[in-house]
Amino acid sequence: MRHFQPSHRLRPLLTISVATVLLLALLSGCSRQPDGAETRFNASSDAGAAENNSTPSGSNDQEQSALPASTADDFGVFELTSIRPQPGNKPITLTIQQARHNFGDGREADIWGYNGQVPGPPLVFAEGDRVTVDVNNQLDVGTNIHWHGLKVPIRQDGPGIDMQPGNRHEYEFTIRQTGTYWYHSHYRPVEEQVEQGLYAPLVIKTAADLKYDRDIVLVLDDWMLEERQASGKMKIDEFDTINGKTGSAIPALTLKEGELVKLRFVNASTVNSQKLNLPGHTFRVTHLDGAALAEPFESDTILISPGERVDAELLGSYSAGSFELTNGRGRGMRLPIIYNGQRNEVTASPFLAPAPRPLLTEAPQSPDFTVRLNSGMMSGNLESDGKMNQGMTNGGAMRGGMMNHRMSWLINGQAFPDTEPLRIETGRTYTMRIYNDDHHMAHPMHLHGTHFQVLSFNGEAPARELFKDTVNVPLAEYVDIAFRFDEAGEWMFHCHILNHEDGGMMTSVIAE
Ligand SMILES: [Cu+2]
Repeated sequence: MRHFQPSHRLRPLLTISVATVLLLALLSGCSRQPDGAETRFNASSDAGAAENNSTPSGSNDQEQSALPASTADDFGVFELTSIRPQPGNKPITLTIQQARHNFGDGREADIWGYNGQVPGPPLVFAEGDRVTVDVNNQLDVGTNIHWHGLKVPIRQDGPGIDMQPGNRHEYEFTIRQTGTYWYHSHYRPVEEQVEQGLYAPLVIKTAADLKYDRDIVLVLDDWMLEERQASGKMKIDEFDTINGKTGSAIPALTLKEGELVKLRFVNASTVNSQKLNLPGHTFRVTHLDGAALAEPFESDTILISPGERVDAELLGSYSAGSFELTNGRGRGMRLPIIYNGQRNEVTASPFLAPAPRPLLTEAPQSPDFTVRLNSGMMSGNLESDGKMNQGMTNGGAMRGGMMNHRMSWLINGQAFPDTEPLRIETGRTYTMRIYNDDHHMAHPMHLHGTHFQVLSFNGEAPARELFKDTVNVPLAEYVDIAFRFDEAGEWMFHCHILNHEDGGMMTSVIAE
């Protein structure tokens, strides 16, 4: 059933999907040369940054910068340890451009990247920052940026913005949260844009975060490159990445016994969930989707669906030896942990769990809204407007293939933009039951502009208070959530398996 769970991203620039052809046809005549890609920030660090940054310094020249030191060559290292953001005005410039990217282990491809990098530069803020982001689109297709998980005014949220080739756009918002987030394209077809590399981490650090010995972002992804060989055959190369690097190109994390590390996982894959573990260690999970947990918990694994984030503490538990954090798939997602001595004292966790803050204390008998997720074979004319107009739920279906038949992904029997929006008032709490009636797979559902509370998984209360912006709805189960918007606007609600979103599994919450 590969067509229902495309195991990995189709990222060949050599192979062009039907959607891309249509998009390119629409945009032909607007082409623009990418300018190559040497934009860098603070290109002062070296590849040893992961080894020698273990002592946070009280002051440094990055204090005013929202961007960590990095160079294109050492981009596997997303170390935030020494960044001490102060609230203030943060002007950022991003150029969206095509560039050549080196994944390591002999793999290279043309990507689309923020500042020509994949992932794009980590943006690091403090709560209260007034952020302006001047974005310059140097691609030859339209794009935009969505600030995933951030509570921003609706006009800054992204999906409604259309930056045509050569255009600039200035985003402006105030940071009102803390935690681990990310930014990515929300320009349809979104799958295409994110798979080409238009994603990056965004972190809002707290005073407590500064007390970890190390603070590291790990952006997870998977790639599929196609290459035509001399024989004419296509060679398919699938591999997994951390921070845009694979296999031996992923820099090792050197640790001491007693050191406490904060790991911020971001799953940027458009398709795949990850289950990571590190033999000989247990993680302590402190945040999910940027939201601090009232009850942190211990876990041997990090489970993360597309779009989700997990923050976990890792305590250095050995004074010598080496270990590997992996997803067990043998495709290059492996972070070596190398022990090198002992810290004088064990670092205590600086994490301060917030008081419980429930929107509701139990799942509703009859929710305000019921949403049913499903898939079906749609027929229609692809060339008219890219959306199908007839549905056949759970037909035996093939994705792609014939021009006038393809999978559609449905909410209450409709594909976006024909889905019915959920209409609400600001300042009031609503409940929604999300049924996964699909016959094929789980769907990680993302609501823009707020954290919602998960009230039940299939009627069972979650093990602890749970605020999320993306929740995985398992096959043939349901999830109850409570949500409230304080800000008016039309907020998108969609599956974060992005070909499902592009195929119609999206609606909106209209808050008035
Ligand atoms: Cu889905």
